[in-house]
Amino acid sequence: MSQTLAIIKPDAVGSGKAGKILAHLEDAGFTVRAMKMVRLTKAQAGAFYEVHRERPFYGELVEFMTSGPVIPIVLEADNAVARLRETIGATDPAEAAEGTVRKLYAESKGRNAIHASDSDENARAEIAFFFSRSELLGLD
Ligand code: IDP
Ligand code: MG
Repeated sequence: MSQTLAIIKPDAVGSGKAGKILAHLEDAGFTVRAMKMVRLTKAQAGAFYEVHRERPFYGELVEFMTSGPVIPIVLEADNAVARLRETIGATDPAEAAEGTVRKLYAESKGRNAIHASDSDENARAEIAFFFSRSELLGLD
């Protein structure tokens, strides 16, 4: 078993799709290990997406990710990182496969409903960004 981080983004939380997306992830075979709802500051969103700082969409991305609450979720499954990427679909919903979360729920390439870690190393760092050790152990 391995873990990955999903984040239900502000577009999906705001349009009342969080429950459907969570059910979709559970139906796809993931176990929820930790979850919370938070409103990110600009500094937090900027740091989380640090690797994209030089990209033209960085400012828009930080603006979007701070526009409303988000729901970070630690998910567990066999081969969790690759399986979650497959379950959510391509970044642009117009290119996402039928039945994927982004095909079903995303509005656009920017407002695309959900984040998923892209490697085991990034999953570990992203999980630690949002959750303390005791939250991950279910002790809080
Ligand atoms: P990913 O979320 O599928 O891993 P990344 O390339 O890592 O995609 O981009 C991170 C996030 O930045 C995307 O999920 C999306 O919200 C936003 N983004 C990526 N490309 C664009 C773009 O061309 N225009 C606007 N936003 C974008
Ligand atoms: Mg990415």
